[in-house]
Amino acid sequence: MRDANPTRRGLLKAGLAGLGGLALAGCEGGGGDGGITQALFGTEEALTRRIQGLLAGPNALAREYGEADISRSFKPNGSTDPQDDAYRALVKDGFSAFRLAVDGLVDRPGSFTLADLRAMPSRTQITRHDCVEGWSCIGKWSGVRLSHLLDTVGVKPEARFVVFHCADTPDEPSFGDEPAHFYGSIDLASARHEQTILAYDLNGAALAVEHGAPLRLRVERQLGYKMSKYVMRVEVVDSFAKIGDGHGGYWEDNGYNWYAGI
Ligand SMILES: Nc1nc2c(c(=O)[nH]1)N[C@H]1C(S)=C(S)[C@@H](COP(=O)(O)O)O[C@H]1N2
Ligand SMILES: [Mo]
Repeated sequence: MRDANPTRRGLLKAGLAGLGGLALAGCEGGGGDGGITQALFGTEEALTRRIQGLLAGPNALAREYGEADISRSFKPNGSTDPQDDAYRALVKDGFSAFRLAVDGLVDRPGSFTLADLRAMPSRTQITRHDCVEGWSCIGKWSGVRLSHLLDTVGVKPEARFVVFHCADTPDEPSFGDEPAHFYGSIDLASARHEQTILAYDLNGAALAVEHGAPLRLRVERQLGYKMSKYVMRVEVVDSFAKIGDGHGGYWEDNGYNWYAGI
């Protein structure tokens, strides 16, 4: 049932219509370059920008900024304090029991501690996060390159997408009547992009719970709602038709586009 949540859907529509302009400490709320994506959202010009992005090719990098551009505070959004029992237990012991599962269409399914992940090749990037609700923030993210993780487990030839299963259950169910964990997905080209990382640090410090501790996706050429927080399991698939409501993610099951390139 895609219309199960009229309130949330109303809010989403308001967001898509470009309402925003929130005055946020340290973040762009509509003016300046930070607001362009939101201001144009859904217009022909936005489409042009997206087509330009496509023409730039799958490997083009998102713009990176300097230390001086980092927002004074980074707005948390969506789930910011998951109450799920399993997640609370992880928070309580400082994520020492955390294991990232990587499985699905892979040769060697794996389970990785945070220390394992921190020992892998990392990338640090200062980028702008654009949320469709009408705000942007610039932050410095560090994490393991998803391509490295995929190479570690070995992706099977029939694989097409990478699904991120998350620890949080958003307030309102996205499909059916059962509350369900948040999830998201991207294609393999996006997963292997140089700037696509599973981030464990924001601005040089371990991720706070509100930003998706201990691990969240950064897929810098897409919109904020694609950047799954609280990632517990990475599943490689050839189709997401049977996951959730079949649209490839929590927000997608609620009407957002699966491809959110900017
Ligand atoms: N697991 C999970 N990931 C999520 C969300 C969420 O509610 N749950 N919200 C998304 C949205 S809409 C945005 S804008 C960003 C917000 O990231 P932030 O809290 O670090 O700003 O996370 C995205 N990833
Ligand atoms: Mo968002």
